Amino acid sequence: MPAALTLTIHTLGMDAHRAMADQVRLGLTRSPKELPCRYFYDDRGSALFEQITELPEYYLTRAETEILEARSDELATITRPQVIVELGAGACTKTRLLIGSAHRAGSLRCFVPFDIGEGVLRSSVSEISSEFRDLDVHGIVGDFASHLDAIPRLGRQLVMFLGSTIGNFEVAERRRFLASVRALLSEDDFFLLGVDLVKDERELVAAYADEQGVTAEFNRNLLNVLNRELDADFDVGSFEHVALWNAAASRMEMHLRANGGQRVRVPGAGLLAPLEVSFEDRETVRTEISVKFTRGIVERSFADAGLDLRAWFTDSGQRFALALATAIPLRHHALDLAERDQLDVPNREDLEVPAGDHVREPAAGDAELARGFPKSQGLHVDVNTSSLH
Ligand code: AVJ
Repeated sequence: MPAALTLTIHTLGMDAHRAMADQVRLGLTRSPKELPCRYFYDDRGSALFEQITELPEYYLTRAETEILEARSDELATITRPQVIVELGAGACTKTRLLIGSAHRAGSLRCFVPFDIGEGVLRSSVSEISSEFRDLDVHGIVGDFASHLDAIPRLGRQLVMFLGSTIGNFEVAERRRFLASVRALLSEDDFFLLGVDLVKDERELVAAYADEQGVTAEFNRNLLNVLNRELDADFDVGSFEHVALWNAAASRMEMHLRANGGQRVRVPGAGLLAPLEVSFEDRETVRTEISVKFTRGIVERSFADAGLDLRAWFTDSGQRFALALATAIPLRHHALDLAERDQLDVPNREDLEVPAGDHVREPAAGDAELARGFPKSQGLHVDVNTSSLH
């Protein structure tokens, strides 16, 4: 069977630039200031991120790779995918392990990488298709917030979202994202999510404030991007990298702190006149959140979106986890997420317990939600396949 190579492009065109201008204007006029982390990844930012993944302090990539190296055959056996869909595919380095296992197991026919970056996606598509010659590769350039419904269902699928990218989402964004993943899944499909775990604060902070200062460069590069894309005049050297652990929200945060008062013009983000922003001495702008999870948080986020945690794999250092889920079949009277919002049923995420707390008493609203998404019947086995459990 000849392999097909398709590249579907959902270009945001002018809208992407408009969206950036709007998000930057909103973020810089808010107090405290914030900037969207998605704009880190221009060519230099992507190269710096690649460098970060090799830093001694940044354990995330190595820990996730360790799990995939140890478990991809097992994952392929459990999920038997005909199609692997990878959200935020990037360079597909880790995915290759799973593609290899599913390919050897004989089930895999098609790989669908989905990414916002057209350049990186084009090179992944051609690399994967030259490595696995009989595989159909259908790349999609899009934004997970708006184009997940462009993903065709070409067979029994394994949808993956690796690298703890989900940690960049605020609680509401995460709910929306997981609900749209749920909508992609048929009964025999699986979802595999990579999450970084709550751990010792020093280890977390070190991972985001490395000795060599690569993360600091990565962080400051966001200002270079704004200078170039929105004609801003940030004095990049006057901002210092800050990495801190926010225990209440169970997340790492990166900020940039103004060294001395600053007045910045951002013409491309203005509406009628160029946007003018001032920073007090030592004022910070938050540039990234990176949520750290527990199994309990993952389980509850999944349940809220109609997903059922089926297996949990961790690395030998218990630093990172891969969570495998299936869709909970919706009963005809089930509340969907939109209806639930209208009915003002408490959202479990708002009841989320602080970091490190794995158990929680049932809260008001849980019974309601449990009725909304009944546990799947029959084959449900909650296997904890972690070798250390
Ligand atoms: C690619 C979003 C998972 O949050 O750890 C690395 C990005 N930021 N160092 C992360 C990042 C600072 C990374 N993610």
